[in-house]
Amino acid sequence: MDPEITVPAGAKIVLTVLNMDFGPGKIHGVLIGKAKPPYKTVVPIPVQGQIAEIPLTMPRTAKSIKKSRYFVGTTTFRAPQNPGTYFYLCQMPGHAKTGMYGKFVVTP
Ligand SMILES: [Cu+2]
Repeated sequence: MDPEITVPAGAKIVLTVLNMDFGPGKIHGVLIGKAKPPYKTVVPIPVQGQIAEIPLTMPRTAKSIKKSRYFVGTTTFRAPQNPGTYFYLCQMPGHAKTGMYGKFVVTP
């Protein structure tokens, strides 16, 4: 499991993913919702209670690495008004199943 993220209810959130991986298949994104682990290999989208999504971002390639360029995804959303525990996860098949997820806690 990845680090826990805590935000206040109703907060405006700007979430950015910087894909620092290199090589084929190292594609990542983020979904946030109520769907809890354990996850199957393919997580149906949208997840239950989904509140945010960053579409899949590509890894660096031999061409882009020369420019020190990473692929970035970003989204802006508002945290739910009701406190509770959500989970963020990577929607690339197999990634959430093998631990690419964490708690997203909304506090009062
Ligand atoms: Cu991933």
